[in-house]
Amino acid sequence: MVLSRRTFSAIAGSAALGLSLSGSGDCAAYAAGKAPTVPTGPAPGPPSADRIKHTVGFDRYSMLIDGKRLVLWSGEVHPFRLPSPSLWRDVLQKLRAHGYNAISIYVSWNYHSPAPGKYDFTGVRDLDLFLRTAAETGLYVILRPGPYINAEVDAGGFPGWLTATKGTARTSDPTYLKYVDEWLTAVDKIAAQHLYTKGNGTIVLYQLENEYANNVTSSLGRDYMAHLYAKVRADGIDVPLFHNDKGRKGYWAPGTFDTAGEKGRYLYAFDGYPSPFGQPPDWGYFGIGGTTGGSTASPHTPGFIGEFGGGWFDPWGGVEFGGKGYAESRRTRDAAYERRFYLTNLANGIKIHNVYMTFGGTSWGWLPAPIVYTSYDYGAALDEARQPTSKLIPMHQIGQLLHSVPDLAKLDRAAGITVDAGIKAYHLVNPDTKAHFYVLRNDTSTEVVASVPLAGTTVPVPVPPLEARLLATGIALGRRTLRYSTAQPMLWLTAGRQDIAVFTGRSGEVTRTGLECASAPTVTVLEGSAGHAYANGVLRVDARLSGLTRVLVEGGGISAPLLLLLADDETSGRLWRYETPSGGVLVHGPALLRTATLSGTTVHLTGDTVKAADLEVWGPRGMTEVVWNKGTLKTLATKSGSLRAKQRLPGVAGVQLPALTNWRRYAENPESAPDYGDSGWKVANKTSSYSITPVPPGQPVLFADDYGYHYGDVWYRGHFTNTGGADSVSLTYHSGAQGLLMAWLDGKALGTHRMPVPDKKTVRQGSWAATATFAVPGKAGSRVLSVLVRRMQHDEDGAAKDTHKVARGLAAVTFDGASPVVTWRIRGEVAADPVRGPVNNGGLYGERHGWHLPGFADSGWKVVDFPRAERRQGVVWYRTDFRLAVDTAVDASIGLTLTDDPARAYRVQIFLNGWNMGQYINDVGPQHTFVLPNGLLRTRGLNTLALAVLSDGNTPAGPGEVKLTLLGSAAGGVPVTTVDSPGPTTA
Ligand code: IPT
Repeated sequence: MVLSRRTFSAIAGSAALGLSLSGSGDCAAYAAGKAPTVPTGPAPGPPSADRIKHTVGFDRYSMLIDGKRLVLWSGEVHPFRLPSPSLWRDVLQKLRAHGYNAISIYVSWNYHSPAPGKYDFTGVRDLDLFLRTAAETGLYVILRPGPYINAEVDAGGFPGWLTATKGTARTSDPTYLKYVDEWLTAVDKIAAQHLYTKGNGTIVLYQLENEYANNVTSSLGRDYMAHLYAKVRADGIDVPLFHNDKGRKGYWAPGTFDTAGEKGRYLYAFDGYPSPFGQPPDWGYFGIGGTTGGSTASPHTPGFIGEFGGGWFDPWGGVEFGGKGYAESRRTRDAAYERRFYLTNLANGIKIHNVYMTFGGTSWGWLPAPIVYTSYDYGAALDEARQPTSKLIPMHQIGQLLHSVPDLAKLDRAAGITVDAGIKAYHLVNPDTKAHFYVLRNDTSTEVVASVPLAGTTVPVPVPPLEARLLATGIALGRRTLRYSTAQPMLWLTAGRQDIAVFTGRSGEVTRTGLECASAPTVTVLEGSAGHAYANGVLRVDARLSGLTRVLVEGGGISAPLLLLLADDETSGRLWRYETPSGGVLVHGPALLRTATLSGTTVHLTGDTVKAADLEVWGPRGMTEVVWNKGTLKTLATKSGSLRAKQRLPGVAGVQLPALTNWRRYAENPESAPDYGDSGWKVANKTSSYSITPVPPGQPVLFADDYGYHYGDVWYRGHFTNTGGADSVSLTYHSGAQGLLMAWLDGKALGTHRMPVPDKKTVRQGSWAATATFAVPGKAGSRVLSVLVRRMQHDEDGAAKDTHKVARGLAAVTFDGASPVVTWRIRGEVAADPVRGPVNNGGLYGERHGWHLPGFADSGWKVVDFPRAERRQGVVWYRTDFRLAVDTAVDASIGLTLTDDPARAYRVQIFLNGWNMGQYINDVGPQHTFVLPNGLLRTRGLNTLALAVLSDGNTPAGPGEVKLTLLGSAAGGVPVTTVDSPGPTTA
């Protein structure tokens, strides 16, 4: 049987389990090494939950959506790192506007599961709402629910409770698989409601596990992966599945484990985080640079990078970036890095490209793995405060190009070309359309003006130092054909009777563009300056890039005019293309275009301005009125064929932020007092543990997880009778990086021990165990040793060695010179807050009693002024209220900034309206500003801040200065719904 293209896609996208495509049709063709026959055609339009069944397949070139080729241009975003559901739409619209057609998301098991059997997808954890928002925004979704995710989150996404269970995680261990199935059942139930195949959502790919490099050939691993595969299919997930290979070694490529014979429905992907200081690696489909890796391990699936570095994370102390934090991550992986590395990826045949991270967000509460601090900004293209950065511009240019020029979805290598020394050149061709593409990369620190043979003409192409560009010949620009251009094509569309084509480059660059014309056309330079000449069937246009140069080309053998727009980078970042059912719309001017809809003769636009901006719109014929953010604009028709607003759109109005005053103070840690009533606490008397940390001989298990305490601070009280002779006590504890331990004997402070600030070598050390030794002042009779351990979080388990099960909390207590029998009691967090979830709270007294919550009765607390300078070992709380009145038409992104003398040793847990916004460590840093997401933050109303300060008593402790900071603002934004922030329950 020979399957037609249609039948093949239908089968490839069908939900049937165990379906084998081998030996028939196209699949057989490419299995035998022949080229597939899917021709190059227009890319599919933006997806939505359109209630239509779609096919999601692929061949060796690209994904095939309803049989149409698609390059997935994706950005990684984590819903759990933005705990305000209405802002999801803001982030997704910003990505969609900037040319991304897909997002990739992890779902973090620990975020949704406070206890075995309990799964919560409500409120800030509403995955269904997130997926609906993605579909409404027109983005495809790559879903990555683990079960293990890594991701710099606590235990790599494993729930706290899983750390205290039997068996070995990330293997075929039956206990582990039982819990995995529980999780997958819960998450797949929602995912199955959002599959593009079913038309109920836009999920097109689904990842199994994450960078699993263990047990690749043993049944522990193979049965595990096969189990995940079968489980996900049994849960009704019918889109192609894949795994992201960590080392690009070919692990878990198709055929390496049991996929129930489903050839053609499982892909190979790999991850890459190359150094930004080296040469971009030749990884991918063409198999350059190694015989075992990349898609050479999987020749029948498209080149697929599951994660490619779009920044990097920063450990405590700012270890990665010399204390400079994420600004430095963004500087070292800037727009030029993106062009050099991502264009190289495309040149190597990568057709599914996901940048990790594109919006990093915040590891709020106890989410961060011990290796990172609260901010997960990552130096990403969209910053933690949702502000677009210059890194969005190359992504926008390339994303729009991939949409406009479908030829890029099917590329073969073409004859190598050699250009000037210092330039690495890649040459590719689309076998159907014969469009040629060139990626020129300069890895040196001097500019090269390369002489490049393009379509029979040798043209000078400037390639600045550490830069790259993509050039094309033979692509369609609407009804005309591009002969060549030294500028990078960005997009084309048909608007009204004319075609519009946009080319881009660095400001000041000299460009040359050749358009095929059967006869001499009429050329009018409408804006900027450009030279032009016609000879031998080619119109040549020369222009230096500066703002927007407009050249109108009419006639020349084709009746439809072409408006050629040459835009420098900054200008290209204010050109927005939007598809509507009536045709394409191109908007020039504002800082962001969120949506465009046409009704009758009116185009309705929504978007943002920051500065005052011109607004110009090209759209389908008959469009005569323009509405911007619900206001009708007076417009005039331009010679460019657009409608231009007569008046500029206003910029954003100023935002007033109040000073934070009227702080109220209350000191806690009654637990350190000898007579504190701990009879309700659990007795720590277990004798065995599933932790991979050995239980010290002769001691009870003191690991907090074994007693059901998984996050934040944990208290211990040890009761013993002094038998005399003890000089000192040694307390061994495990905390993760930046943990600490404080001890009191009979209410008197013994001292504080802190984990050292890591350096680049020690930061990944793992267990962060230490022993604190304190002198024990002698005294006869009953004694109480009180210990507070600030656990940071559980280790990740990136190497699949069960390291998330390294103990947390106290491990061993020994007295030097005596061996009293100690009865231990332990107290950690109360049951998870049903609204704020399991990672919001640890076990501080104030947290157990609602001191962090709005509405807590603090009128009896003492009013104090900041800065503070108190010497005290223990915990002190401060609370204040503040009121905001931000204009509803303004999207203000607001942070809380803490600063003080860096010699002062103290740390602060920050609660906004009861939500744990993260941890500030004054003498470690580097983070000083904490993003307060709107929704949690009431931008029109009353807010409560609570600060829990831990200090060791060796230095004066703050807070010093604490203030609100404006991190960015725009006129526009999305409607924001207040996130439920309940106060204390009155029992
Ligand atoms: C890769 C992980 O898959 C991802 O979860 C995240 O941890 C990322 O790294 C770093 O931010 S692991 C790879 C770098 C070895």
